[in-house]
Amino acid sequence: NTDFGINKALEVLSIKPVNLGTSTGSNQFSNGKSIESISPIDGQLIAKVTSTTKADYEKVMESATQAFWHWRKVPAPQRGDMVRQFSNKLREKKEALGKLVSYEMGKSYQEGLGEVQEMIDICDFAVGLSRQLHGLTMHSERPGHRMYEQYHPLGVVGIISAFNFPVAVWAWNTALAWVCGDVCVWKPSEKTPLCGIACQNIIAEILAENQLPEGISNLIIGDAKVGEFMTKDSRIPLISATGSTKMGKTVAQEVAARLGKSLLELGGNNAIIVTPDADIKMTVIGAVFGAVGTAGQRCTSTRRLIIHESIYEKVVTAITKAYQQLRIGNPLDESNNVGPIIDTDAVKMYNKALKQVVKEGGNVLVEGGTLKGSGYESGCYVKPAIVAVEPHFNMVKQETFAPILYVMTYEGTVENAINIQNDVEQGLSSAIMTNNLREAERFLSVEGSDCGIANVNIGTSGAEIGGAFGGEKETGGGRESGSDAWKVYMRRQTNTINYTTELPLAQGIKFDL
Ligand code: UN1
Repeated sequence: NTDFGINKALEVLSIKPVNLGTSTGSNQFSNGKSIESISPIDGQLIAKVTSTTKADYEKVMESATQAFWHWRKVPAPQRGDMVRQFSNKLREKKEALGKLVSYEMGKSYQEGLGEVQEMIDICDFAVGLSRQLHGLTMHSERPGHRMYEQYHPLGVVGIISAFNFPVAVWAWNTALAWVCGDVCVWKPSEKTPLCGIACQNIIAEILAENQLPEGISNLIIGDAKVGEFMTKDSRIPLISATGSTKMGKTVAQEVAARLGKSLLELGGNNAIIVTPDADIKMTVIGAVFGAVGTAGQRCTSTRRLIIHESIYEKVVTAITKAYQQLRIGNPLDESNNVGPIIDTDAVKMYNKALKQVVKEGGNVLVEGGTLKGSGYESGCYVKPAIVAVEPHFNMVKQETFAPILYVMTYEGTVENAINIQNDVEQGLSSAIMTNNLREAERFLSVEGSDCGIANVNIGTSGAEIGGAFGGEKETGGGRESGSDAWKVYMRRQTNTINYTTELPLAQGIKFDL
């Protein structure tokens, strides 16, 4: 079977490879412009979908708003039960959805499955959370008064997600938002619309089975212009956006102009510091998976290795050797390690970055380039490259969403490595490989990594859903997923109740009438 089970997967997910429309629940609209979903694996057109028009969007918002009036009153644990049913359905359709993720986006089937597993994990987290949306109680300074705070549902949450995690990032947001009593409007990347439709089909089924309004989950499709319907819409109190820093800056300004809230998860420039006390074997696994996993297209992908000069040769030799073993090809074939990147525009960006860094003085250790010939017809397969650089090069300070790993040395103590690591605009993920307690603790201290994620003896990618996920500086400052990230999806209210017959004023103010 040469289709690797794709047609079967599409059938399980109720995706017909014909014109598909924007949908709110099961409604389909069809007067927008057509977007083609093309697989980077084989360059084949999978299906055409219809972009959401402003008129469609208005219908979606009407449906979402109506659904919110209902959903906010459903007790949180019952909302959790809906999410539990959703995650059961995801378990049933894990293989099919993992396959579609792989086929439409190009990551390996294993990573596609991993992404669906992240969805299941966040649903489980959300189900527990649905009984733990706790506020605090405080002691009032006034006699006979009680003070507490509570969290209420926020409203319609807008989700803008990227192609690289076409289903998991939506789930991180929507599973939490749903238990918090919100309804969601999702715009997936226009490069992976079918993943969006597949997810919407699954949740629509659960909502129908429970006689819940279909507007609890809504899908709109299109490019930045369609995203702008949401960012400028004051009916949407929170926009959660994942993608490039450039996109995030536009979204942040549009949302801020109407004083809405935004949750931003943007670019990273993630480094692993390798100290003289590092376990080299672990370093190689962490660095190679970090750099070439998802073909270097995770926001947590390892982009820089900052290696102590005393072990530089040894580490670089081991890593380049590992690169020689990499098999590049169809990611649905489980014997391959690296699949294609998303499209030929991304290939152009990758080649440009390599050219540029060489111009700046970079020394290519593992040659890059686009692969041609049988199996590579889509034009999206590139060779993971390694370039020896100076930390201050322009290209090294930018995020290139492709498998290019920059290696550089540091001298002296770990402080020097930390300085190099922090000296970029981005602040998502970071790691140190060391068995030296002092170095590890220094890296995690206030003088250490300035990133939202700082790891010891594991790589930069592959965060678990239980922790808050996000980063500082140009990464945008938002936190999604675990820990108390749920709080951003709710509105906080402070309540003071006076159960006496007096009305004493706060701060002891006298106001005699
Ligand atoms: C992303 O690339 O946008 O930590 C998210 C990781 C994954 C999520 C990445 N759990 O690599």
